[in-house]
Amino acid sequence: MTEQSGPIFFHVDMDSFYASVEIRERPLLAGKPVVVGADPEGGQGRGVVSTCSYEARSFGIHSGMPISQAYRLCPYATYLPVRMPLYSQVSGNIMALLNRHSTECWQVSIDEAYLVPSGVDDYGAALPVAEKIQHDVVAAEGITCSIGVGPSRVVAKIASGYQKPAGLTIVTPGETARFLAPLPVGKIPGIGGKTAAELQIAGIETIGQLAECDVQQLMEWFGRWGIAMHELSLGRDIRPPRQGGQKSLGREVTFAEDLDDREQVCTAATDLAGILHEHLAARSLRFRTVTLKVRFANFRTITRAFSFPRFTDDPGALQQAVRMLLDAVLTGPKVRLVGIRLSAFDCDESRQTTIGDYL
Ligand code: TTP
Ligand code: MG
Repeated sequence: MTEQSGPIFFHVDMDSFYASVEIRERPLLAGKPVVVGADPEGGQGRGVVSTCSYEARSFGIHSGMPISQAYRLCPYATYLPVRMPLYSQVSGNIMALLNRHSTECWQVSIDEAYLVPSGVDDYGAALPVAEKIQHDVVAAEGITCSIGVGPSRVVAKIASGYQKPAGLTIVTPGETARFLAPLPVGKIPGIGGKTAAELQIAGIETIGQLAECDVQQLMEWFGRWGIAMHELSLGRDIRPPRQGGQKSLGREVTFAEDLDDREQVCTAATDLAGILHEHLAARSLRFRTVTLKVRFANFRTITRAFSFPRFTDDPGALQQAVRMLLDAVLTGPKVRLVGIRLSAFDCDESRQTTIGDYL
């Protein structure tokens, strides 16, 4: 394993992050199904699962699932509320640790980062360094992480998810095509269920099939995203890494009871916008795009976005945009959940600190 061309990237991602931190705090829960998220209220709870331990995943529970469904799948799991300040603190410690191992390090969410490690000149040297990072994270923070190593960020990212938890997967340039080929297209970051379904109609299910697809054809189907997904299928990155982590910041609330009072929904949405605005203002960040999410009582969920013509940090303009978006969607049915997300930040990278998502 000595072949090398270009930098060697690591992608480090904590395993079941919030749940692992909770288990570290309560060692008796180790090896047990643990779910972090909304209160299940004996199966009547609303809201969703933030994450869960791998033992809970074996019951079919996963992030984003309604907490009531999780409860049906495993009523005996331990259900814990989200403790964001604790996870942010652990995240900060881990990112500092990763920085010490790196010549370059880009945090991309609360629990993951890309890095170009120091002292790794070839793929042979990657193994002991990756093992040392895994060891140091456990020693310092008592939780495990998975690491992927590869010639690009996309290959490293796919590799880190390949053998979770506590996995270590090294993919050399010469192995990249063979590694990627059999994997489903959904493993490519950015290809979600909808794109995967569209590709499937065209008979494209694996990354190998996508790589062999005519890029002209992909462009006709998906526009510029078609070219980008083809590049990614070949294991090539499509844009330089962005320092500063999250590209958006969002919060949502599930109401204790479905609401049919427009003003109450409006107040909840503008309160959320206010909280997000405070977070951005504290970091001197401006934004352009506001996205509203509304889930109705029948679970139909819609999102609507509004983009300002230029970057803004004006709280009044934000409140107005939220009300305008709400006016267009609140047409009668009761509302179960409302969420606001701000994105398209004006990031002066020298001043931007990392923003954890899912605040
Ligand atoms: P992930 O890294 O996607 O998930 P994870 O660390 O829990 O599990 P994995 O071992 O598969 O990496 O997300 C990091 C944290 O972000 C996660 O612990 C909780 C939070 N999160 C949410 O709150 N809601 C979500 O829908 C997702 C996907 C994550
Ligand atoms: Mg993770």
